[in-house]
Amino acid sequence: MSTTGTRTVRSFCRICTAVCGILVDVEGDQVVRVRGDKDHPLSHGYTCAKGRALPALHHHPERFERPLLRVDGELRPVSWEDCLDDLGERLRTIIDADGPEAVGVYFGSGLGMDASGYRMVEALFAAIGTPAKFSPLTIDGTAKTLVAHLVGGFPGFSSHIDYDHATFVLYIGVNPVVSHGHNIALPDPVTEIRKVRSHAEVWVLDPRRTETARLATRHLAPRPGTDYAVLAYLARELLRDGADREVLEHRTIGRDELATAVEPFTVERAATIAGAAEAELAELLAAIRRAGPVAIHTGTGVTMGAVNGNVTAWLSWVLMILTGAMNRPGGLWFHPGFKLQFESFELPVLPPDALFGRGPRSRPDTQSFLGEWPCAALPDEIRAGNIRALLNLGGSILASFPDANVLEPELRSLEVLASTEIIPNPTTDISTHVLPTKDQLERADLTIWDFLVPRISMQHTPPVVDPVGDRRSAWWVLAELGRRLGHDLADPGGTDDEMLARTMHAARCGFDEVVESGYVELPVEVPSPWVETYLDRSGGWRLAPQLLVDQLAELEPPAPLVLIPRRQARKLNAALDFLGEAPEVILHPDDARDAGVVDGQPVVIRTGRGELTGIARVDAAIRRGAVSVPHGHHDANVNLLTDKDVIDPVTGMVRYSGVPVTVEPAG
Ligand SMILES: Nc1nc2c(c(=O)[nH]1)N[C@H]1C(S)=C(S)[C@@H](COP(=O)(O)OP(=O)(O)OC[C@H]3O[C@@H](n4cnc5c(=O)[nH]c(N)nc54)[C@H](O)[C@@H]3O)O[C@H]1N2
Ligand SMILES: Nc1nc2c(c(=O)[nH]1)N[C@H]1C(S)=C(S)[C@@H](COP(=O)(O)OP(=O)(O)OC[C@H]3O[C@@H](n4cnc5c(=O)[nH]c(N)nc54)[C@H](O)[C@@H]3O)O[C@H]1N2
Ligand code: SF4
Ligand SMILES: [Mo]
Repeated sequence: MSTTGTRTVRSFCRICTAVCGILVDVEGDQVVRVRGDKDHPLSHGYTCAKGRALPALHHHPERFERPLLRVDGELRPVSWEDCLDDLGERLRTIIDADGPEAVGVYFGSGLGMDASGYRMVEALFAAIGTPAKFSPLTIDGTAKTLVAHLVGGFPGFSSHIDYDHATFVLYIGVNPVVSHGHNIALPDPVTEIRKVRSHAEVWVLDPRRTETARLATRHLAPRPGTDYAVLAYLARELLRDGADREVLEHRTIGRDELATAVEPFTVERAATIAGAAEAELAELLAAIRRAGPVAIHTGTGVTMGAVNGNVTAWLSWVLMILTGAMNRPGGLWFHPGFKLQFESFELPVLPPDALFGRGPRSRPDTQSFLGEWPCAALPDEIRAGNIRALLNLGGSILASFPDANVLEPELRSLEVLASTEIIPNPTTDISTHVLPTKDQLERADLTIWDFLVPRISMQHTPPVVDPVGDRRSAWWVLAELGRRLGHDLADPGGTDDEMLARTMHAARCGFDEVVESGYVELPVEVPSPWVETYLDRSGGWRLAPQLLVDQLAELEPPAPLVLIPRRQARKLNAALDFLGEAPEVILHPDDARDAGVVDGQPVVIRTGRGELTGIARVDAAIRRGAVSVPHGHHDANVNLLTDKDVIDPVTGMVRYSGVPVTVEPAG
């Protein structure tokens, strides 16, 4: 093929938080290829199948190019003016009648990587003044934030493994080889894990022998939702012998309370709860005692356990504290931020109840967490008439919220369901307004979640191609909607870069410097003085927050057969389904035999809430009692099985792992 007329644009991928550097080849308005950028300081030429699918996403045959408005039951193309006027007027009428609370806002993942769009969502949300904020926080995981807050005193502690100097890495319920990490990104995971294994032991706790577990030193497969028992046992034994005495004496609060809480977790008890061999647990303890600091990365296998996820996340922190890993080489470093700079002001030491507030009226069993309402509460709030309009900003609600059978009719009953999107999904199919925003190749952008990047860095990309059709910048769409509601949020004539520059106000360098070089990085300091100063003020890590001690005491054993979640390599949640991942249901040969199911056969997975049909993959690499169902399939939607009422009462996180199921052959 001739390369005449091909130009190459240096950019970075914003499908996930790994933000790999990419080179995009363009011919005219055709995006022909995405390759890894070998000179990129973070990703060194690495890309995954999802990043390389950006051209296909951009050229998707059904992509949205024009605003759509539902008229007589049908979505029809209209002008921006007409679409936004209609939307603005309906929202105004609803707000005038019922107040801003009647408008819910979902901060979906699709706008989560659009720096200027996301900033405008925040501005619009604040201007409307509704408390009804929803985001993936309560369907992905609240446990890490809760624990950073309760143990650390500050929810913004974002811990990263010091991979270069680690001696012991423990992955719990996370599969970075497929996911590139949970929130905290690990670009090029296979290379990174192989490298770390040259100087560290890598252990994995996961009911399934995952792609990551295959690269590890050891894999243990506790029963789903029982990791806490393993960690409680380790903490109990380390408190007797092996804990870092210096840290324990000078940097912790609540040693006795912790000792009391974990005392029942003898090796016998932990092994029974986790369905593990006592010898394996003893080997893990011995390996930790040999290694010193334990650096832990937990994932959705932990956070999606809801209540047990809180306890597991807590005891993970405890293990890292006891082994002296916090803010130490070879352990964890805490990201100080690039835009915000934690060392530049006095970080607050928050009281335990600081993050909670009033929850939705229809769900007295819930409260707000970090200013957000549980996604699980959405259907009840709609049914009660409290929410009449929903702004779905880059979300795939029907695939991602629990209890899809209950949720769908409620979403359909909304007077307004407005979605900013790039391609159709079942939620846009039932929307009243579809607002086509620029996809990532069409917009200038900046690193948005700087705390999740494993460097103190910032990058900028210009747009790669012009927007197709009538697509507009998300910030413009939202500012124009705001204007119709009486709020002056931005100059509609501004440029994307002007909006981005606003997000960099008071950052470590000026916006122009990032634009010029594309990538700016500062060295990581471990230990970092700002963390130590903070601990001086806070009195140290709180080892035994009462709320978590109480939750530990109330945990119950998992059901005999439970659903566990799984990411797939060629999907991003419910997006990129055109890459053709099948909804394979992985189950152990013994469970398959009991259910009368053979490999490759269609199977029905059922709960009290609903059922789905997937393809059985019978595999001894998963432990007995766990059924792994991938997330994000529209035709085999795992959220037909989940329950809006089974949540962590503290944070509202819905239980997506450990859901009791039955399995039988389809048909
Ligand atoms: N049962 C169960 N439920 C789950 C999960 C699970 O494992 N099991 N996973 C949970 C997790 S971890 C999460 S994070 C949530 C995700 O929940 P959502 O954020 O609701 O889901 P996504 O599928 O990521 O939807 C992102 C949407 O953004 C669109 N999009 C992509 N790029 C752009 C863009 O540039 N602009 C705009 N406007 N839109 C864009 C995509 O087409 C896609 O439809 O789901 C949660 N739900
Ligand atoms: N390719 C790809 N990458 C993605 C995504 C995607 O959809 N596809 N989604 C992105 C998003 S939004 C997120 S939140 C992250 C999630 O990133 P991860 O948290 O790494 O998600 P998974 O890859 O599903 O890994 C979770 C693991 O937890 C295990 N597990 C389930 N229950 C338990 C349990 O009770 N205990 C233990 N120990 N393990 C358990 C599962 O078997 C699974 O291997 O991935 C991100 N990256
Ligand atoms: S890991 Fe894949 S999806 Fe994530 S940023 Fe890199 S190329 Fe994009
Ligand atoms: Mo997520």
